[in-house]
Amino acid sequence: MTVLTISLVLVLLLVVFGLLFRLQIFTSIFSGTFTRDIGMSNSVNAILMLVFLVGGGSWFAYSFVENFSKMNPPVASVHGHQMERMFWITMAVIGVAFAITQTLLFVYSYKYQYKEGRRAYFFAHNNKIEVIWTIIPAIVMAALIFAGWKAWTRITGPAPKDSVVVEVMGKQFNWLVRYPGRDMKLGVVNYRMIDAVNEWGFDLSDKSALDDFTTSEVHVPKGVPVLIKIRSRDVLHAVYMPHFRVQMYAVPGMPTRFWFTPTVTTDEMRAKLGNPKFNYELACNQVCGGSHFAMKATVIVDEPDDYQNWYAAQQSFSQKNPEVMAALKQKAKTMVIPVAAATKEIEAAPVPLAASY
Ligand SMILES: [Cu+2]
Repeated sequence: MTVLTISLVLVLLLVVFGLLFRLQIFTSIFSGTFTRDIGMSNSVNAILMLVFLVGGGSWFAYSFVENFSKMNPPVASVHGHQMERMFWITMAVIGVAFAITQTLLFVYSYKYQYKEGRRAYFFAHNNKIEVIWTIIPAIVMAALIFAGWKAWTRITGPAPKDSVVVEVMGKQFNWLVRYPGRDMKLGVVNYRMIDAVNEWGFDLSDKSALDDFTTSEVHVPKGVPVLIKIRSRDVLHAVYMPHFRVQMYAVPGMPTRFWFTPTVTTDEMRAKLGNPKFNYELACNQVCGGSHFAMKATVIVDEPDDYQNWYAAQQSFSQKNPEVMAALKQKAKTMVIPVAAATKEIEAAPVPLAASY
């Protein structure tokens, strides 16, 4: 309490001194004895403005060039090129506007520094200038937004009918990946069935779920549209595949999607970059908890034939985990599960490259 009282007294004393000081300035202004001491500080600040403009601008230019390849990985999808074009047009327009306005800001701060006897020119209003600096940015912004809206509508529109379907589910802290299997239909998953083995919560009483298979890597064929269906099991995540210029939120309780067509296989990209260890990545781009930084999966772009072979060689979740099936049977003795019939049908089916939906 004593400390609080002393602090309060000190603060109040400071306020009183401040007010007295201001009062003294006011009285000197009104009595006509007030003189402002400008000194060196004004011109020093004016020069620092120029130093900041040149120094800051050079540092920005250097770091931009130095990190350009890290910020801008090579494009490996069809829509990625359209997106790049849009991005760089927008960057050029706002970059030029930014450079002009910032240069003027700092140069004028220098040029119009305090000078004895100089008075500011009073400029109230000019309709012509108002119209020019309203209409031109409005037209430019409208054009950019319209072009962006058109591109975005095209990119996020419905996936082509012959798309390959992959579903990814974000969870703290990795991506679960599953494919629809030979029937090309993703089976039902139910969060109530999730456990240590059945991470997806496959409901194996659904015929379409029987041939679904899970993988740790995402495989996609080159030149074929790929539809990524996206879920989250816990918190907000985001599917981010920088080389394909793909980003979409993974939202708990609200499936999202994104489709794209890869154009460069992993092998081709390795050769192009001269890096035999290169891999495309599917990273999480939404801070989702302690190990967010490590939440990523590898994406392999195969030639269509290789993709088909890989697809055909995969074992379904139900085949790999017979105990899940057995437990389900045990749980629902009364439930009729047409396992045998379904498995036969699946084996007889060809391995189409594309999904039927
Ligand atoms: Cu995440």
